[in-house]
Amino acid sequence: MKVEAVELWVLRLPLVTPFRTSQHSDDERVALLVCAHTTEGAGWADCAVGPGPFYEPEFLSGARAVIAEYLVPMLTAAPAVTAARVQAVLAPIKGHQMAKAALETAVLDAELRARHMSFATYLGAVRDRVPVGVSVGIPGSLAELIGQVEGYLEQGYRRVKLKIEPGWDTEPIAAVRDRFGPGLALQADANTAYTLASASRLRDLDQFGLLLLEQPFAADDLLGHAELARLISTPVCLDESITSPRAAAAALRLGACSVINIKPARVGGYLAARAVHDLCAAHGVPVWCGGMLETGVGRAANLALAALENFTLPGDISATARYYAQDITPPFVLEDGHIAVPAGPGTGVEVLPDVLDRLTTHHEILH
Ligand code: NPQ
Ligand code: MG
Repeated sequence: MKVEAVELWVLRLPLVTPFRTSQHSDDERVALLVCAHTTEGAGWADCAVGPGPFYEPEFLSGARAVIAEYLVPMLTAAPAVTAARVQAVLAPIKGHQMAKAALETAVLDAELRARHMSFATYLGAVRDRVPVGVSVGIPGSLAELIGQVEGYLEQGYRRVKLKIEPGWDTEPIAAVRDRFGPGLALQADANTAYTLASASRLRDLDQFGLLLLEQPFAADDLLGHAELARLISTPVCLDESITSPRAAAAALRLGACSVINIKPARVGGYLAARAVHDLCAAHGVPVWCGGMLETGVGRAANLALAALENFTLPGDISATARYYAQDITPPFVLEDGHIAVPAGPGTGVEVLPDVLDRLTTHHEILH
């Protein structure tokens, strides 16, 4: 097939509660939605960039620029495009994996809709529903945190992830463990806020029986993570460091982690995400699916990925209501701590045109 045009929207979705991490606080998601118009129909993707470069070097206006000035002209000039060929077509452009991932995903969605096949079937899903967790931002107080965790557990979430930073780590983890008991599946995410100098402080966390400690150090500090992994008994999980299948291979070889959080956008799309999954499976390393405050379009594709065999830990794929009162697709709901994997063609979800219209702040068509 050929890509004839790419349509792009910027939209603002208010969050139900502000989401604060060690790096940044957001009270809305500014989403970049793309639609690839091909000779075999249209396909959609949610570009997982944030509004600014606070978690990742890529961000919304940078992604828009590289998509408009470089990636779309290369894609529309290519004589025959399939999702499996998109990375090769775009290879002359360095980096910008999230922008490339959005285009690959939109092409894949178009391709699969034309073939009446779901993302889940194409990727190799072995489950039709997946257990999910919730990521809890840094709140104003311990009491507020306990209240939030209690609410999420009542809703049925299967595991809880606390965002931590220096000064907000041992205390909140101890308080949640104390209040909800040893049976709670609990983990912590530092979003790069520490250095190896804090190793003894991080070793204090061993007493709380965490499932894992996610990304304590800088994204490029594989050696620091490898050193920490030797010093603490809590499993070290990498997120920001896993930028490609090759980076995942290096992390495993160095012993920098024993669990991986796969963010499909950051590794360059769902095909690369599957490659990271397969690599980890071959090494006996469990993976789980990360979250980037996706709209329903991104959430649907993540659910399909999380249905693969080696996604053995609940992901950050919460119900729509965890983030949004109004999404651009019909909402995903929690059923007994699980979310159903969409079974329809492509991502299996349809964008609601009136909501898209109402939330859009910018719209363009690229050739
Ligand atoms: C993480 N996500 O695991 C990320 C961090 C994160 C659910 O904890 C806009 C785009 C806002 C990406 C906020 C979760 C974001 C974002 C947080 C990523 O580290
Ligand atoms: Mg993380």
